[in-house]
Amino acid sequence: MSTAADLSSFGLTGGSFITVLTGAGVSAECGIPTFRGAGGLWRTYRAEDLATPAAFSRDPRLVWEWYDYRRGICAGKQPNPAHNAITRLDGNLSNFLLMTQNVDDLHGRAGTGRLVELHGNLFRARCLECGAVDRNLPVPLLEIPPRCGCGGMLRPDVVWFGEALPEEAIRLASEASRDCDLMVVAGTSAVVQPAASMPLLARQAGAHVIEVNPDPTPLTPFVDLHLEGKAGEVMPGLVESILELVTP
Ligand code: BV8
Ligand code: ZN
Repeated sequence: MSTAADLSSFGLTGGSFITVLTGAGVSAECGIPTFRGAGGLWRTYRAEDLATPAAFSRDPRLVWEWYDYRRGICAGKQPNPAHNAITRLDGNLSNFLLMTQNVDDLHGRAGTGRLVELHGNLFRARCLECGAVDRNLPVPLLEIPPRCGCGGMLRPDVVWFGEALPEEAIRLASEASRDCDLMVVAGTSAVVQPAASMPLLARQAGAHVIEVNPDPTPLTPFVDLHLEGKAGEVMPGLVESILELVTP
């Protein structure tokens, strides 16, 4: 487990800007399958078959069935100690930002306020006709594919492969990556772009990078500290060590 001593060389102070980047691994201990791990969501389906605009225009029903299946899995879950530790960091730092690749809404439900959802959110849908965003679709859906009040078809409000991330999300995440003093990267295989470039942006701008993951990733050779372990077990201690260093 990490201790404040491990981090003491990072020169963290009360004014330090700390960012966190998370991926599906931080929700794994909630029982939500990751994408690429054993039994992962992609095991049953291939990303290319479902999480793309072409898949949706080809078969909106199939794509919505997959998303409704995932909404059902996530709706019943509670934030785990990793989500709650990140919320604790958010609540005790003057400069903080969480960027998540996750679409399961668990960081929001854990109460993290300074949050950028890079890839959207499973519990939001957007109308293809009028652009309205619906946050109140029932779980499970009553009709597939669901319709907007205007009659238009709704799509999941997530970023599919081949789609650009929301400009505001990219801007906030890139700025924070360049400006931060420390980035904690937890639960991501660090392969999906452009999210996977954020820790490298931070490193190039002089930040320290800590990775929390039971396994090594393509990012591991570039981090200051790789804490090998599950996010739910490592993050609470790491957050306490950080707060010990930055709280006068
Ligand atoms: C774009 C939302 C351009 C939908 C997702 C090079 C080659 C080929 C393709 C590309 C390339 N460069 C860029 C691309 C395109 C592509 C991409 O990156 N592909 C990858 C596969 C190579 N990127 C895109 O298409 C992006 N858009 O580039 O647009 C553009 C620009 C302008 C105009 C038009 C277009 C869009 C990417 C977003 C895709 N959407 N999700 C949905 O969820 O259905 S991505 C999806 O993967 C999820 O968001 C997920 O979060 C994300 C990343 O996966 P991870 O979160 O890392 O999860 P994974 O299972 O992979 O890993 C889990 C990790 O946790 C593991 O390391 C494991 O060890 C660890 N773990 C397990 N248990 C625990 C744990 N860690 C801690 N604790 C535990 N208990
Ligand atoms: Zn509409």
